[in-house]
Amino acid sequence: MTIQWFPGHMTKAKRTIAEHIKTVDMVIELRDGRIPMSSANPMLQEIIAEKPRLIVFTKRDMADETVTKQWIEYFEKGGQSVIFIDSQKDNVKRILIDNCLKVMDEKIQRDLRRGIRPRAIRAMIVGIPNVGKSTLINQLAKRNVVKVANRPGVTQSIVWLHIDPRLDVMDTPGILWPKFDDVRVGMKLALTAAIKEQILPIEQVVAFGWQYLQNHYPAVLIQRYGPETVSDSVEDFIERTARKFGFIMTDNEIDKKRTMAAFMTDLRQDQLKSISWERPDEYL
Ligand SMILES: Nc1nc2c(ncn2[C@@H]2O[C@H](COP(=O)(O)OP(=O)(O)OP(=O)(O)O)[C@@H](O)[C@H]2O)c(=O)[nH]1
Ligand SMILES: [Mg+2]
Repeated sequence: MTIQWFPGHMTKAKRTIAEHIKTVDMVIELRDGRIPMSSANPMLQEIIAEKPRLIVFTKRDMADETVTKQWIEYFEKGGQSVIFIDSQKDNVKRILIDNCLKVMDEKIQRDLRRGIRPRAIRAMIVGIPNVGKSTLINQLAKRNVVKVANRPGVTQSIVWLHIDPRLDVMDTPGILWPKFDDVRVGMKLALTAAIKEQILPIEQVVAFGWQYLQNHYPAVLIQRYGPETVSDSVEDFIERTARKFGFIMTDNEIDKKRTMAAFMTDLRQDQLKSISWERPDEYL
């Protein structure tokens, strides 16, 4: 198994974020709520250094509610500010303003004691591909937003979105490359469409995905593929699924490639709802 590390992309992403980090008060780190650990970037801490951070887990609607509750407990025990949201339905503007104010409260109070009137918090949104950075920014920017380009002295002029008198958000999110030297992390990134599926061998991703569903969500498999596809092995599952859906080649052999591709598409296009691909007990 080759280990993907994308040094070129990572260096560029790191440089861009590092360049802009000085101009913000805090970082809003987006992660995929279905894979709260695997969608993190281990280098972020190093890049943002001392900046306060709010971790926002997106796609709450696609995750398993029970597991999400366990994750909230897990992070709160660690003293980390986290929120789980559905960017398409929640009032993300209110939620983000409230939580950014909470994260910055100490500084705001300190400023007030010194007689400094608080200005809008400046935040930068960062996250790996496909976590919902653009969706969130669009939701935030929906109404009453004045785009103002300013902050000279950096290579690119930055556009700030005035979300509210209390919050400004940089309109270019920082894209972090996912890092995975753990093969399982790569699998989860492939299953949730954070990385191209071709990056890892499809047989392995399908086997991982099926085994995980078999262990944690057998009912979901049955509901989607039918009781006749219940199997003890992924090979058997592919065989039964291919026959059920008619993915057969001329010589009556199953079309394994097509079946695996269909399974991957189901997962990546979120046909299977309410699934969390990792759990806190893996990280205790
Ligand atoms: N169900 C659901 N879908 C979401 C949510 N947030 C984002 N999405 C979807 O996730 C996909 C990726 O969202 P984007 O906003 O394009 O993600 P991004 O981080 O900007 O991705 P890149 O620009 O590729 O780095 C889109 O299909 C969104 O509609 C959410 O909270 N719930
Ligand atoms: Mg985007």
